[in-house]
Amino acid sequence: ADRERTFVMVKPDGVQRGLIGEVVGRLEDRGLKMVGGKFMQIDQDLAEDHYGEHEGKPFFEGLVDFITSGPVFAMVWEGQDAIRQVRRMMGETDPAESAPGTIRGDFGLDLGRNVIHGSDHEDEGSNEREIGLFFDEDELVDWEQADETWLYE
Ligand code: YYY
Ligand code: MG
Repeated sequence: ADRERTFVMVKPDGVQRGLIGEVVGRLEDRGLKMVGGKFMQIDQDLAEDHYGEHEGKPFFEGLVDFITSGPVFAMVWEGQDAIRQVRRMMGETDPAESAPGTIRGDFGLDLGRNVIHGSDHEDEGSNEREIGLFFDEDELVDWEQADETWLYE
């Protein structure tokens, strides 16, 4: 599989619950490489763009209110098959259906408070779209991980 970049975000509930380090640590331990990170609060326009695919659904307004309600930690992570592997580490959309060992399965209980966002591997191009919404090109860092030669064949 290709080395690719995916957009990941610790949502306001995760920030408030002190889970930034936990999420970052899990992705680091897996071997993924952070190439961008930004602690920020999302405004209404960005929230509506980011979740544009869900506009008109019954949960949309609540979702936008929630995601703008406090700071988030937005990140870009890179690695082999990164988009799908991050989704596997996240678990299902609903924490109640997420296996223990996944981020949502270990840290969440409620669908509307599921700690983490990651680009959808089934939605082609959503990673690039989301990265572009949150980061300028010059905010992404091209660097070599010290253990990269031991992570990959
Ligand atoms: O990509 P993912 O976050 O796993 O789920 P999406 O289907 O893209 O929905 C985005 C977001 O919306 C989800 O993380 C929780 C919320 N949501 C909700 O509150 N109620 C639903 N029925 C579906 C999704
Ligand atoms: Mg999604």
